[in-house]
Amino acid sequence: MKQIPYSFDLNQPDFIPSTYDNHIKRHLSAMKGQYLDQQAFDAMMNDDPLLYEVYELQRPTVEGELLHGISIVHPGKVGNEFNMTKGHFHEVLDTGEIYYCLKGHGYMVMETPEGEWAVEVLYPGRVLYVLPRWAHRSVNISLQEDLITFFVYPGDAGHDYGTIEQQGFRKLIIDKDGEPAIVDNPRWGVSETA
Ligand code: PAN
Ligand code: ZN
Repeated sequence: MKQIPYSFDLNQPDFIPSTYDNHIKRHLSAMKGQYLDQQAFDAMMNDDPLLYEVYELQRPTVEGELLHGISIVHPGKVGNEFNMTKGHFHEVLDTGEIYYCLKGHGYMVMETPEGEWAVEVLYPGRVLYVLPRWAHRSVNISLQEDLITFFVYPGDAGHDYGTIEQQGFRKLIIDKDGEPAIVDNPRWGVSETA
């Protein structure tokens, strides 16, 4: 881990950081219970495709530090739902996060424990502020291009994946006649993984 100030490049076309510490790959098998179409999910599990990747610069997970890196959601669908990240609340719920979109076309799906929800559009040059308390999931709404975002959030934030794994998000993003549509998740609150 670097002990002096540093800089790095995010170059087109892939925007992979010129220096990084962790490369995380998430396959379909990491998303059990999150996609609505269970049959489509099971059929694709033979190949267990790579859905998204994260490149992280490692920093101490303490207050005052900023964790940062790149998230790449590959194009595709499971049933008629677009590829997406697991999504999470931060363990320290009152933690915000900044996303800056570098490439592609996406939606950030967000919700609070109190039942509010929001969807913001991501496209190159677009900055998104995820407020403290809001769970967030990035969805790639292009079937051709990667969705690539730069993120930065406080070092002590932590991740709570369990809540979303158990209840899902209130809204799903589906391909409806070639257009992305925001629909209610009929299984919201129903545990698939318990
Ligand atoms: C991002 C996400 C990244 C991958 O760094 O961690 O996009 O998504 P999941 O963590 O939901 O798998 C972030 O929001 N960090 O807090
Ligand atoms: Zn986050």
